[in-house]
Amino acid sequence: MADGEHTMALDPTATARWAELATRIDAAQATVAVIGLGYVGLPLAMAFARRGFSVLGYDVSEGRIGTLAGGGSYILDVPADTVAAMTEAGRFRATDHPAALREADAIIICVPTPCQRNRQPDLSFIESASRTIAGILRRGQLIILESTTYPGTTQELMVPILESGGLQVGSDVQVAFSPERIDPGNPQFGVENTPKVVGGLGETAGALAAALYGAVIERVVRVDSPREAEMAKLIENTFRHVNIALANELALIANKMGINIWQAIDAASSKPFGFMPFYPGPGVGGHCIPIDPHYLSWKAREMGSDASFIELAERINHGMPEHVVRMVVDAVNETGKSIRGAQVLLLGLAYKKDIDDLRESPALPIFDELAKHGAVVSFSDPFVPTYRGRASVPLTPDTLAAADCVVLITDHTGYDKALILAHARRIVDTRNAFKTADPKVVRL
Ligand code: SAJ
Repeated sequence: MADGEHTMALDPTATARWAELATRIDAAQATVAVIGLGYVGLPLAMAFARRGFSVLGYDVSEGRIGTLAGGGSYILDVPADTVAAMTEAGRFRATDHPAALREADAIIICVPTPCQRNRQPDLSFIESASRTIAGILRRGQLIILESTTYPGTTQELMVPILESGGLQVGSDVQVAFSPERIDPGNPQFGVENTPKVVGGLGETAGALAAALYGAVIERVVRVDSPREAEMAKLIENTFRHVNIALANELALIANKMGINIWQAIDAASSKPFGFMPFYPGPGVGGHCIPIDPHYLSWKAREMGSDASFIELAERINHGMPEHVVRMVVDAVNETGKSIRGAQVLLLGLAYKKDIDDLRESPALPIFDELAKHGAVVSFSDPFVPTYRGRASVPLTPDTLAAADCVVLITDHTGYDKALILAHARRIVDTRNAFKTADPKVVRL
């Protein structure tokens, strides 16, 4: 099936049931359920509701359901009045009752896939969602997994749970995988204009899932099976992870050579083909980039493959917070003080600029490590009002001058760089936010 086509090319042997579902999808009359109403599920639910589908949002959090039922929103990219309008129009309903899922023609799973403390993949949320569905599953339903996971999860983990009640995947119900590509806070790309990869377990499943997403998303990219779709997502994020690790290693090398790595990377970016810039940083945060490659390397090892390149990238990125701590200790020492008792002000706790997300943020191990060295650590982040009971410090000439060292970890757009440069005594800049030769600025 060519990319972008939304008409159904159903397998000719498909039963009337699937042809009928295809017709209802094409007419936007199918009922779509989304399990997991977080930063992936809620925007997706709203996209289907806006397109005219009847959408059932399911989440285990009563708090979330309560907020949504009251026409509110807890996701930055989903305005409350969109939730209210879709609810008013009778196109969206939030529930935490699994029985309601029985009425859905299509159920899309958007639950977290974190890593456990020992960095093993944690598929407990997928398992639990699959069991919830198995409890209400009926003939004629299309089940799609979106959560980022290692190749094989759909077929090896989800399908057996779905079939545990006696229904057959591929005939009674259809199954597909389609990775989420939501980029929170991205002003340019949202659900509708980010191409969607779809891999069905069989042609009918693939065609139905492609038609469903094709009703709301401009471009659908079909692959042969869930495995290629699961792998595509891991390739996307592992690509970023290893290239960020390369930028970090180049920064450490450049540092020793007295080279301005930022300038060198920008100069390399002038090459109009065959290059894509990545930049060094204090480490890699978020719930995608540090986690997804780990799912791939874990599965590769399980299958007896070598994933040393991916693991090396993890080690390099994982080691950046420690490198930043060493830079701070050195910067404070150069003022003739010891890190013990020194006042250190961190600028930015969020894992990337202009968002409030702390997940896997490198700022957190930097905070802890400096405190372990005896520093008196405070932070200022306009997106993070409190952290572990401590309040974000307002940036004023006094609070800046009071710090023995200011560490720019997250380059939030709103920081007043001139104020910081004027009043901070020493700055460790991990993002090249202060493009200045001022000797008080030490750059990664
Ligand atoms: N980072 C660097 N150097 C870089 C780029 C990023 O150190 O050159 C750091 C960031 O500071 C952050 C971490 O890596 O701590 C991850 O940054 P990211 O820009 O990859 O942002 P994420 O984690 O929000 O990644 C998401 C991903 N989206 C999905 O998985 C659907 C990723 O695939 C997107 O490419 C990325 O957003 C994006 O481009 O914004």
